[in-house]
Parts: sequence; C-alpha cells; structure tokens
Amino acid sequence: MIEQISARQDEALQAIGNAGDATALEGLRVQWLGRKSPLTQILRGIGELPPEQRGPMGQAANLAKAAIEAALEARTVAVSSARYSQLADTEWIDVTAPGQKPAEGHLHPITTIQYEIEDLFRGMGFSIWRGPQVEDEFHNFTALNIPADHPARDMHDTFWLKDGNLLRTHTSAVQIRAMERLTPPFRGIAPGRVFRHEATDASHENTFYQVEGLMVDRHISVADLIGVMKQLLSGIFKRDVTVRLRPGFFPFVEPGFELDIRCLICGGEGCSVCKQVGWVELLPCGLVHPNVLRLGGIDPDEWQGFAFGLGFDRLVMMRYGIHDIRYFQAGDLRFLEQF
Ligand code: FA5
Repeated sequence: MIEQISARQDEALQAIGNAGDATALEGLRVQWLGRKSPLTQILRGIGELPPEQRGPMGQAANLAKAAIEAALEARTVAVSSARYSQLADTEWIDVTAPGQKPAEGHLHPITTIQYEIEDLFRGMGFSIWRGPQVEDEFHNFTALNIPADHPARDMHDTFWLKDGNLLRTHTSAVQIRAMERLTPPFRGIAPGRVFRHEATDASHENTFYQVEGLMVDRHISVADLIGVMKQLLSGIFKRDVTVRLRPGFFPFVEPGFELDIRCLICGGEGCSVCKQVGWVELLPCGLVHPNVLRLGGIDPDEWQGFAFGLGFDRLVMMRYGIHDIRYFQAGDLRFLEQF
C-alpha cells in the first residue's frame, strides 16, 4: 500500500513537472488533491485498516500530499515567471519613443482674422455685436438712408426671399439694430457673413465676410475715424502698409471715404487681385449721416458717429498673399492645411 502511495506521488510529480500553464496546473490540483483524488480516498479509508497500519499509512499519505502541494506551488511560480518574461519579450512599448500626432482640425483663416479683429477692438473698448443674416428691407436699406428707388440699391445685388425678407448684403444693417437698442455713447463692431448675387472672380464672392464698426459719441470727427483705422491696420498687418483715403459715396455716411491699401500681392505693380491698378479697396467708411442717426432714434444735434465696413476676405488675401478669393469656400484641404 505504501509503495502504491509512493508510485502515485511519482506519477503526480511528473505530471506537474510537465504542466505548461496555470490551467493545466489547476486541473492537476483537482486531480491529485481534490475530493476524488487517490490520496484523499486512501486517507478516508485509513479508519478501516488494522490499527498498526493506520499510523504509517496516514503518515505516508500526508507526506505525499505535502510533496504534491509543494510541487504545484513551485511549478505555478515557474510557469508564471516564464510567462512574464515571454511577455516582456513580445509585448513591450518604448515609453521614450516620440508619439504620433493625431490629425487635428484648425480654424479657417477667415475665422482666425475675425478673432484677431475682435481682440483688437475689444482692446479699444468696443463691444462685439451679432445681427441676423436674414434681414428685412428696413434694416438693410431704408434705415440706412437708401429709399426704395435709390440707385444705391443697385450697388448691392440682393438675394430676395419669398417672404419679402432678404439675405443681408452688408453688416451695416447691424448698425441700425445697435442704435435701436443702445443709448449713446457706445461703440461696437459686428463681424459676420454677407451675401450678394454677384458674378464671382478673383476678388469677388457671392458669400463673404465683413466687419461693421460704429462709434457714437459727442464731438466725433474724421480724425477719430482715421485714428481707429490706423490702429486696426497696423494691428492686422504688423508691418508698414500704404493706404490712401479717397472720397466714397455711401448714402448712410457723410462725408464718406474709401480706404484703399497698396496691393500686397504685387506690391502695387498691378495683378488680377487689384485689377492691375495697384490698390485694393478694403475699407469704406465715413461719418454717420444725420438721417441714419435720426432713424436709429438718436439726436444728430447732440451725437455724432463714424462707421466703417471692412471686407475680411480681401484682408486675409493681402495678409497671406492669396491670389483668388474663391479658395476660401472651395473646401479644398490642400489650401486650408497651409494655415
Ligand atoms: C458696404 O458694404 C458698406 N456697407 C460699407 C460701409 C460701412 C461704408 C459703413 C460706410 C460706412 P461695399 O459694398 O463697398 O460697402 O463693401 C465693403 C467691403 O466689402 C469692400 O471694401 C470689400 O472689401 C468687401 N466686398 C464687397 N463686395 C465684395 C465681394 N463681392 N466679395 C468680397 N468682398 C467684397
């Protein structure tokens, strides 16, 4: 019987020594130490043996059990350390290797310049106003001193909507909304999208961006207007630019001016962007017409104002040397990824 125990023990130790993983070892533990294992059966039957055999048999069975437990323990440690060293060979990462930059989007160059302009004007105490893109005739034309039969309406080719409203042709409509809402003195800018039913070319789009500026206070003069325009252009271009001011007609300002910038694409030599004249019309402006102040509920004898309407698209073109406005909305990533 004792030889039988020893043979079983040898058999168990050999199987344990050959086990390759934790699952196999668990199976062997159940097989050799579980309730139905041969050693457990022997230990259970000891009570039925003659008394003189019980001690040696129990001792032999317990020793065999302890040897099997120790072998299982040792093999478990060996198997798991072998597994970890294998993992270290196959599943490692170099934490010092440079990461891979995920492709990420960025702001459109027109949005970037809009934010810059907003910051510049906030620094000069201007508020930022928003107005609706679908406007009514009153705010887009009539209140801006452009009556129904006025030829100035022809300058804006308008997208009319079936309900009689229109897509705003300029951000000047927001001037009127500001005057209706605010009590002077006030100053603000209104950046946004505008729409004109126009044939497109290198410098004309049918959807483009403007920023309107309006300041209403006592004793406002052309000198205030020029001062703010200079701050704006030096803040945007961060270099010397040549500008010229010439008379310009807009029914909502008097006097009205056109501020042109010497073309930064061709340096004034003449190109398709400046239509070969060397100057790009950038910034119409002027002192707010008394009629407009009146229609906005402001007394022109007490308050004066200046206003301007800057086209963003052309500004971005000048800044980055872009020779065709149509790139902005073409959705071509090869263009957009350059910013
Ligand atoms: C106006 O829209 C006036 N509301 C501006 C104004 C405001 C004058 C306040 C006086 C006082 P104009 O139509 O010239 O003006 O347009 C203003 C600017 O928008 C232009 O100088 C130009 O930079 C830009 N712009 C005009 N039409 C287009 C177009 N089709 N595509 C791209 N930019 C344009």
